[in-house]
Parts: sequence; C-alpha cells; structure tokens
Amino acid sequence: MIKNTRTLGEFIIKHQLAFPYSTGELSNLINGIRLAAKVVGHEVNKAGLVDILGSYGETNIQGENQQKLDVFANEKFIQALDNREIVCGIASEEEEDFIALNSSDKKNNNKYVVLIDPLDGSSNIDVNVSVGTIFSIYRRISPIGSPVQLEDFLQPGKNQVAAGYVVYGTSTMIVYTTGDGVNGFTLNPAIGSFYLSHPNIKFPKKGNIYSVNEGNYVHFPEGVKKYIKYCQKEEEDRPYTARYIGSMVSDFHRNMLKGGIYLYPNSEISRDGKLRLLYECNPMAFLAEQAGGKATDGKIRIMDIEPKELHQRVPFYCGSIEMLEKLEEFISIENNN
Ligand code: P6P
Repeated sequence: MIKNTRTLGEFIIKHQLAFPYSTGELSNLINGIRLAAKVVGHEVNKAGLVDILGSYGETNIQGENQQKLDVFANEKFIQALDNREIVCGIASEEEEDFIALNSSDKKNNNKYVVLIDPLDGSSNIDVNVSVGTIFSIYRRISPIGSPVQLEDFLQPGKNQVAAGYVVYGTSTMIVYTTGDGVNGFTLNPAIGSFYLSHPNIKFPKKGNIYSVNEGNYVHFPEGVKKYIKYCQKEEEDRPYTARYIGSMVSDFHRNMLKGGIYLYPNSEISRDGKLRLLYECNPMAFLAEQAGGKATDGKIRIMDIEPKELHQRVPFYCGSIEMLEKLEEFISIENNN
C-alpha cells in the first residue's frame, strides 16, 4: 500500500504560513532549488556515459557542447534562481565574485541572496561516488531597491533564513530547513516528484562513525590527533568506525541519519582548513543545529563567525552533539597545555 506521503510542493504550501517572512517568496525559492536539482540530477546520473556520448569540451551525439558538470550545475542553479524573480544576488564556489542578478531596478527590489556550492565533491563524479549541491539563503541587509552589495553575502550563519543540500546518490534527495526542523525529500524519477521520505530528521546525540581524511593526520592539531586516537582505542565496546567518502554532503547525510562526526581540521598544510564558510560550513551547520547536532571551528560556533571574505575557509567539526563535546574536551586540554 503506498503511504500517503506528501510531495515537496504540498509540504511547502502547508508550511509557508509558518515562515515568519511568509509571502510565498521563500517557497518560490525552494521550488527553484527543486527544479535545478532535477535538471542537475539527471545530468549527474548519466555522467558515466559522457565518454560514450562525447567527452567534455567536444560536441556529444546530441550536438550539444559537453560541459564540466560543476559548471553545468552552477549555470542551472543560477538560471533557476534568476527566473524566480525573488533573488537579487548569488555567490557561488564557481564564481570569483558575487553575481548581481540583472541589476535592473526590478531585480534590485528582490529580498534574498543565495550562496551555493553547485557540485560539492565533483571530483568523485568520474568514479561514480555520490556528490551534492549545498545552498544557503539570507535576506539582504542593503536597502531594497539598491544594487546588491558584498555585505549582503558576508552575514554570519545565524542570519540564514533557509539552507539545505541536494544529494545525488542512490537516489536524489533534497534536505533543507527554514529554521523549523529538517526534512528530507526523495525524488521519484518515474514521475519527477520529490516525496517527504525523512520527516523531522534528528541527529542522534551520539554515534559511532567518525569521518576525516586520515591521510592528513600528521598535520592535524594535537587535540584532533588525540580525539582520533580516542576513536580508535580498543575498548570493551570498541565504539567507532571510520567512514569517509570525500564528499561532505554524503558523509554529513549518513552521519545525520546514523549518528557521527565529520572533521575537516586546519593543519600545517592548510592553515584554515579546506571547507568554505559561506556556502559549505554555514548551511551544513544550520542543518546540524536544527537537527539537534552541533558545528564548530574548534573554538566557536560556526554560525557565530563574522565572515571577512566570500571564499573564506574555516576548520569544520560537525555532527552528533556528544561526539563534538568529546572532541572539544581534547582540543581544550591541548590549548590549555
Ligand atoms: P580531501 C570535496 O572537495 C570537499 O569539499 C568535501 O566535499 C569533502 O569532504 C572534502 O572536500 C574532501 O577533501 O582533502 O579529504 O580530499
């Protein structure tokens, strides 16, 4: 018997009244994300056929220019958001500077800015490992009617009005929050609709999965090294298992459903770590906190960090709250030594 599962569209309509700024604009925005997710998901799922259909930079059998998938994803999300007439600017990992969407007067009246990592983990495409899109949404702070400004994008994560990701895995899912919990929707490709498959997702308070690139272990801060050794320590109940696939959206998604911690520390080789604050760490931190988890840079709450520049990197530790607290114990012991 098919469960009476709500579609994403029905869910948005039901919940848009609960949203403080609800004039249907945010719903419209999420619908734009939904459209782009379907278009990009379709392209990602046939990526393995590229060599058959025509390699990048050449024309494929349809006579289209084959594009790198992250450039393709970037274009599709920007296009979908631009067409919605409610976004005044977009910042993307693929773009050096922010994009003022058609700085015609009409667009300057739009209230939202969106920051995206259009295809996180795209190097995994060639080996058929899941990848994802990450998005973060703010209300602009510059005067409505004026051209969008850099300050509209350099807001702390606690100002986000919505955030989420698309994971292109064994199925395509949208997981997002508007500050009222986290919900996951799975695409039924046969009919092109997303269905509410994971209502009110909660991070287990503790878990037994730790996700980190241990190839960089020797470069990590001492407190992080001590925590990793703690995870590996033989104990009666041998508590932990290592899972790291090099695609943060997928590692995060698994850890949120099963309990776990994701770590991307700063190190001697990358002073501030690798992950970008604005369009990777802040949106994932918003989701983590809304699901009862935690996200820090090892010192302070990720969403309290005052951004200084668009592509700023920060150390990133995120997941089950008791695992984060144990990590923070090791870090503070080292910092006090
Ligand atoms: P490393 C992908 O490039 C990414 O931004 C995350 O999705 C992923 O967790 C991390 O970088 C992998 O980085 O240095 O471990 O290969």
